[in-house]
Amino acid sequence: MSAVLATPPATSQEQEEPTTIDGFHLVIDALKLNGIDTIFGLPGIPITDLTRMAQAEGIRVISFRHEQHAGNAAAAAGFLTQKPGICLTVSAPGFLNGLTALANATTNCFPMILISGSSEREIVDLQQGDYEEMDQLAIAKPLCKAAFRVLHAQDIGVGIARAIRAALSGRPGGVYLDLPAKLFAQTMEAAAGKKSLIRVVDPAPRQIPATDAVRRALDLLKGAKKPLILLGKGAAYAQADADIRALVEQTGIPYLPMSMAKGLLPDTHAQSAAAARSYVLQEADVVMLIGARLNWLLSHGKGKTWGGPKQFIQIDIAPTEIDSNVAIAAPVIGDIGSCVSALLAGMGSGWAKPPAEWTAAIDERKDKNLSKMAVTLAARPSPMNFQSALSVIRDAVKARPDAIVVNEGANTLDFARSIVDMYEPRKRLDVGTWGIMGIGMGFSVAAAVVTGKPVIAIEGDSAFGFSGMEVETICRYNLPVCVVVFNNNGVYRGTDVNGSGGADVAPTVFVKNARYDKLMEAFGGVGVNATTADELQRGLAEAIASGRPTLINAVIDETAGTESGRITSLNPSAAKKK
Ligand code: FYN
Ligand code: ADP
Repeated sequence: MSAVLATPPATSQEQEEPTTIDGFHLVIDALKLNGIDTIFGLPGIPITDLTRMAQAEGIRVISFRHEQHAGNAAAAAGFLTQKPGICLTVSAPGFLNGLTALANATTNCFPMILISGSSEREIVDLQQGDYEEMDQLAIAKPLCKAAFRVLHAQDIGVGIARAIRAALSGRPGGVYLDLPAKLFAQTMEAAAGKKSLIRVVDPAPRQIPATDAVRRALDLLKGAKKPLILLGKGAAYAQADADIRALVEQTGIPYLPMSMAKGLLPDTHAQSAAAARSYVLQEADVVMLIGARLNWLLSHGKGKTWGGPKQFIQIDIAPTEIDSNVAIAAPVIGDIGSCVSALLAGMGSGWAKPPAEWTAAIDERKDKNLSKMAVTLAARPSPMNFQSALSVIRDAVKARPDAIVVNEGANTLDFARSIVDMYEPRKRLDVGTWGIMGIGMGFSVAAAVVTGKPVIAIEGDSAFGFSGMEVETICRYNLPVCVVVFNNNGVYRGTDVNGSGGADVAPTVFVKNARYDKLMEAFGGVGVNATTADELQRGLAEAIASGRPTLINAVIDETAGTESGRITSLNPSAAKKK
């Protein structure tokens, strides 16, 4: 058990066997008891001592410059480890800063717990104007899976157990835990305190799919002429990598990875249909979704993206996801590991591979797109464009397939998704379900901290701005993160003009020829200004070899880039034109 506060000053014998334990240490012990070894947060009233004591008790405390990034780090850690990432913040403003990350984690189905200190209930509820007064629990509730408040030291064990279970069980997501300031100083008898803690047993119980649901799905798949498997980030989260690969390979069905499912099977796999995306979505007759929702990223399963009629099989842990957009002919409800192994077992021997006309037609489209892509990637324009800069990163990831790629932006995201091949599961972290900007440095810190692997953050210059100050955090913890800022002088591109002819630059334009590399140098990291693919290649190779925090300012043609990348159609003016 960790050290406890005892008053009055104890004799040396009493220090060895403390008689009381306070709220701070109950929180720490409850987290440790449940295998939580890292906290991402930002100290301040009333949780500063909690961060110090947690560190003293052997928990790694990663301190950020803004709570949103600590929250994003917790969410990414949750996705990568299947343990809830912990974000610790101060009350009201700190809590609010953490909320975007909490809501994003919930949207992405990443398990995390936002723990915030809060003002005293008595004052908050009478609205008497406490320091940082806010009814945080009420505000958090609609933005997460579950929200709890602990008022008494003896309930800390239950509060943390409930938070862990809520974050991990069923569809994973964000949980809020409200800890009022007074709780931390409460004390209780040490032995009773220890007994009050709960070690959560089996926090994400397996959910075995029904046999008839598995059979229904297999029958549908068997009858398909043009089957397709669609892998989503739920499949990556599930850590059922070997079985998923076996299912794809034993069925012989072409598959399409959603962005964070890239690498579940190597992108170079013969059955990957990524380079024939539009074609397979339109043509497939039976589509099996594994841990992917039919949301906007998949055009809601209908419309011209999806072409002719098709039937869906959906494997998901959340039964209410089924039929959310279109009818699902064969739902298979359970955890992906159990579902996929049940499908494998049910297939038996002698499974017929899909018709050769289907796979050959896909290969033909793929080859065309891949050859076109090869030509684009070989070009070395000056200044660099997105493709030439990304071809360098593509080669670096090929050489270090264990490196983690973090990716955000508009064009920088869209080009990187199709150009940078991934080879291993859970190596790509990006803007996810919301298409959110600002995840870059938080996700990078988490990836480096929980895996110890090199991280390459591929950042649009606008996207980088949301979390740029965290380069100090990266330097402070000396993390092996190489940030590559795709600098084309603005949001989307740098060439917009002020429609009024006035002196202000256009809303999408930044300071021209900015040197983002200097930001990293300011904190003792390595800054590189890369104006050519060769300079970028050298900078990246050195960063990966040395493991030193590095920021490469990749100078990109300011005319390159389209408005909103590949999702221009979502702009209201584009919708008006339709
Ligand atoms: C893909 N493609 C390739 C390859 N991979 N060609 C050659 N080689 C390789 N390796 C082809 C693929 O077949 C598509 O062509 C095209 O490249 C694009 O593929 P992508 O990127 O997979 O698909 P697409 O259509 O862009 O996907 C739709 C989407 C995606 C909605 C899933 O755009 C997405 O994830 N968007 C997120 C956007 C976002 O969140 N932005 C942040 C906010 S930006 P065709 O088959 O010919 O179509 C704010 O402004
Ligand atoms: P993508 O954006 O990659 O398409 P989504 O986030 O839309 O992926 O979908 C992930 C889906 O995976 C969610 O519907 C979620 O319920 C599901 N999911 C997450 N973890 C598991 C799991 N362990 N077993 C089954 N389904 C899961």
